[in-house]
Amino acid sequence: MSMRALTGLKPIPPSEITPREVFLDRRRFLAGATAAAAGLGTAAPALAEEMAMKLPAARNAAFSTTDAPTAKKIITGYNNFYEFGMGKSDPAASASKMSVRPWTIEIGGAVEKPRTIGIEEVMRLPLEERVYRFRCVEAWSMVAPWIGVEFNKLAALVGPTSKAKYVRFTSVVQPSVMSGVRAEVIDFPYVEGLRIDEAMHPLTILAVGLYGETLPNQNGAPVRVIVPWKYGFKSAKSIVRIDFVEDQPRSTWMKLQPSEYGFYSNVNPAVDHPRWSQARERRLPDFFASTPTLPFNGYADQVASLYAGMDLKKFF
Ligand SMILES: Nc1nc2c(c(=O)[nH]1)N[C@H]1C(S)=C(S)[C@@H](COP(=O)(O)O)O[C@H]1N2
Ligand SMILES: [Mo]
Repeated sequence: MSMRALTGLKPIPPSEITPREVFLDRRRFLAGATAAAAGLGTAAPALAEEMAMKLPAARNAAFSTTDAPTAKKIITGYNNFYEFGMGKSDPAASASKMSVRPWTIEIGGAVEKPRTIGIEEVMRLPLEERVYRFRCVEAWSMVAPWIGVEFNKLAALVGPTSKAKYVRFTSVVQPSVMSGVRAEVIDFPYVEGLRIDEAMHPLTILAVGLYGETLPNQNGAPVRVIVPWKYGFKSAKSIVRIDFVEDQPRSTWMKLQPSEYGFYSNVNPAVDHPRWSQARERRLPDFFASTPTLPFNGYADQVASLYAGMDLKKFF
């Protein structure tokens, strides 16, 4: 299948999103109710997503944009999660089948204390709410109130050594519930990478929640990366492995199409993607791309210094 077929998807007008998502929500609810009635108990996968748990966390205003948050229905109904298919509504329709408990992250590579950490322990780290701008390379954008912990707090638990120049993130693979994995178009597991200083930057978080609740599966439950000054694909979902490494990781998108997706992928209105202009963005639920895109997605004051002296047209 060509890359165009893969990612050249037409945006869905927002007028079509809402009714469909309401429909999907009702269908999920019914699936859960049926499973419960059949006495399948909490082990029934269809129930997992109904059981979103409250996750209160104080907002860190200093790290939050004052842009209006995008409606929850849109953030949880218009997704990219290719393991579940390539359509924007595929993840909301089928990610509830993903098993998110028990869940552990293997942390290894160039660290003093390699270890496995359970999701419960991650959730006991100091969580806070961060309202971040989030922009996909396909030119849609949103504003999401994530709940998470700075990645550097997790890194402190394992102690990266001087050989740790990059961090590689690996997403989960559950072929029996992931039609996109079974299709074998993309080589899964999904892999992403950051330079160590990017990963350790206080803006980089591991998100475990959204809108005051645990993370919905379609947004990368139970834990995903969020790097707000980079295109959305750098923010790997449903993480099961983190490696501190000496060499620059080759990400899933770099392997698939190196001319289109570079390692850095900083949001940059001056460097267009071959298929999507990056000058403006379609702030969901807007229909037109009328919002100007800002360098580093508006986080230039905090992160531009990380790239001092680098030609960002070359290192796109
Ligand atoms: N494992 C995994 N992580 C992923 C993706 C994916 O397909 N698989 N898509 C990426 C892309 S392209 C984007 S834009 C964001 C979308 O995040 P959202 O659905 O929470 O908005 O997730 C990123 N992380
Ligand atoms: Mo994306």
